[in-house]
Amino acid sequence: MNNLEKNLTREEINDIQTEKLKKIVKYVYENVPFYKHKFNEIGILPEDIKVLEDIKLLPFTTKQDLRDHYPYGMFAAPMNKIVRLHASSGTTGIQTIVGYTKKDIDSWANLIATTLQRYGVTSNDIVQVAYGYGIFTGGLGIHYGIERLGASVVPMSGGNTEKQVLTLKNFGTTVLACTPSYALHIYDTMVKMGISPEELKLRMGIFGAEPWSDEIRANIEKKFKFKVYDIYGLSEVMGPGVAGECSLQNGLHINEEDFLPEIINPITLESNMHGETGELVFTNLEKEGIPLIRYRTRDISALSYEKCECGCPYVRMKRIYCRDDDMMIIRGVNIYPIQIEEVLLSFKDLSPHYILTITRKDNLDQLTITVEMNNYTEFYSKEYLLGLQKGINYKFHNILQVYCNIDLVNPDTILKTDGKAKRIFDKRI
Ligand code: DLL
Repeated sequence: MNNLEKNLTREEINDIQTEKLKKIVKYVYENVPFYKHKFNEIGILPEDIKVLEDIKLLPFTTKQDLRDHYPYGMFAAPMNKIVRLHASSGTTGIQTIVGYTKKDIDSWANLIATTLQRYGVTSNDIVQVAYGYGIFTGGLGIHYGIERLGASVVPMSGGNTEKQVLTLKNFGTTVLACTPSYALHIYDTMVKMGISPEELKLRMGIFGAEPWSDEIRANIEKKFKFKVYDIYGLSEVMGPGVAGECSLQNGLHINEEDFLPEIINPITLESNMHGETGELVFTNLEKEGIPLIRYRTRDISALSYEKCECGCPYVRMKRIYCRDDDMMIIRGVNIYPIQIEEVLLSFKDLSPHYILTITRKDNLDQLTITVEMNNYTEFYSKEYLLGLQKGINYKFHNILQVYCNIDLVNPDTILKTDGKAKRIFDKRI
């Protein structure tokens, strides 16, 4: 298995990364015309990369670059070496396609297995994968890591929620892997079916693929009565397994022998912002199929090089607060869905299911927050509901300086998905 036991020092990790960086830069220069052209344009040759800091000499890669070279223009390996294709789950614009060689698939399984070990998953566990199988990297990506670890995988994929619940119960599933929003839907379905968490053997959740607040995590942990760990990744860079928490739940360890992280200021593009919050950027150090140099994720996080008590030497990234393209600008104020989630979950009557609709009336932006209540609205008096709406709005105004329309709706009103939740509906355009 990869690295948990190795206890590398920071210097050793830097040395490994430097050697790998030199190799990968040469590899993309020789095999990807896009990079050769970009490097030539700025007058950089692979031999100019001598130390890790030299990464700053290299150009960034963006999602648009992948789109401009759709479908296979950014691949470094020939198609006869590509054994699997996946795509980003992006809901806007052209999908981006990524390809994996046999070696890539093998390293991916190792990465997931190591990440699962950090959570404390063992070969005795039964892991139900309710991430979608298919072109999305979640299902298949995690699947092979579970097998590599020697645990039992239950390849459910997303959907068919009642069957998910019965499988949790009948198979004695000990670990559930899916998006946090789907986990909540599974829980609601379980309650409707009259099954309580005590009847299950579940001891852990491995959730990710979408931004989720600490409040949602606490809510899920309380409901299921198990520990929930965060897993991060993106298809362009690999898929799940780029980073994952350890048992301390205090940041996600980035698998640094495969991915070289940076935090940049998304406006000035200045790098080296240790400890500061900014945009995560990754360089692939091992990939053969489609290695990317300084890929701008648009995910907002921060890096901590402080030693983690769990003993894993890899740098930690803060849980993703948001994607910068999820930011809503309402009457000039920048608002992230997670800020709204945090406020909503501080009210005991509200569930974690909500959507945000932005409209424009008389040239003024209006934000409507539609949130499901934990009980049917008929259950409450009109005065109570009005007071609740006022209370929510007051809290929002304190934090965000804008007033919103609060629409309190019955349970089961908002459409749930079995993958990533779609929460923002911008009707201004
Ligand atoms: O979502 C890969 C994945 C699958 C990760 C299963 C974890 C579990 P994409 O579909 O390409 O890949 O979407 C990547 O999802 O840039 C983030 O914005 C978001 N994301 C992924 N993991 C997390 C997480 C997969 N743990 C995009 N927390 C990324 C917050 C996440 N956001």
